Amino acid sequence: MSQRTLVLVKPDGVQRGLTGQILARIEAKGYTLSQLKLVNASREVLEQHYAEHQGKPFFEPLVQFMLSGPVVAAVVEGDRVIEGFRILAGATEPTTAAPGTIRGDLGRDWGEKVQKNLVHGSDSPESAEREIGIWFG
Ligand code: DAT
Ligand code: MG
Repeated sequence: MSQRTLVLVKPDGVQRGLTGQILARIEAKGYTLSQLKLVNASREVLEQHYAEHQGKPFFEPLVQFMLSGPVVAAVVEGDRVIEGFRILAGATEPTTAAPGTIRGDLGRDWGEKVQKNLVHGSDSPESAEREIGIWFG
C-alpha cells in the first residue's frame, strides 16, 4: 500500500553538498518526491518535530544543530516507504550504520554531543502524518 513519509536532509548533509546524492538514492530506489523545499527551520518547528525527545540530554544540542543551517524537507511516497527509507538511511549512529546505507556510507561520528547523521525519516504512519503537517502545513 502506498505510504508517505517525511524526509529531512539535515544541516550537515546540506553543508557537505550531499543533498543530490541523498535524493538520488531515494529516487533510484523508486520512491517519488512529492514535495520538496530548502528551509531554515524555526525553533518552534524543531521543538514540535522532536517533541518525543524533549527533556533528554541531547535535545538542546540537537535543536542547536538543526538551527545551524538550512535543511531540505521532502515528502516521499511509495509502497512501504516509511520502513524502506529508514533502511536506506541506516542506524542512528553513523559509525555503526551499515555500509550501503546513507549514514553508513556518507556519515561518521565527529566527537560531538549530537549525532550528525545526515537524514531524518519518520518512524511510523502516525509520525509521518504529524511531521508532514509540521513541515508542510
Ligand atoms: P532516528 O533519527 O534514527 O530516528 P531518534 O529519533 O532516536 O533517531 O533520534 C533523533 C535524533 O536525535 C537522531 O537522529 C540523532 C539524535 N540522537 C538520538 N539519540 C542520541 C544520543 N543518544 N546522543 C546524541 N544524539 C542523539
Ligand atoms: Mg526518530
